[in-house]
Amino acid sequence: MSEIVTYRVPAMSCEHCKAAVSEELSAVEGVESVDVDLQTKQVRVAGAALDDRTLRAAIDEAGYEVA
Ligand SMILES: [Cu+2]
Repeated sequence: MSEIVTYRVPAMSCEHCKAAVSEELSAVEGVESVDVDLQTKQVRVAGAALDDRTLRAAIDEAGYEVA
């Protein structure tokens, strides 16, 4: 069963941020796709059996904070 989780990461401002966050999240188990909208500062993660804590840790690992 696929699910979608979204986070707001205000510090994302350019393609570099987008790539860094996407890369870390993509490496998380269960993640199928990551979409970053720099306009709304939203990260949309799609996948199966997603673990909120692990996803937040991945964003943190990329050097960004979830709002
Ligand atoms: Cu940036």
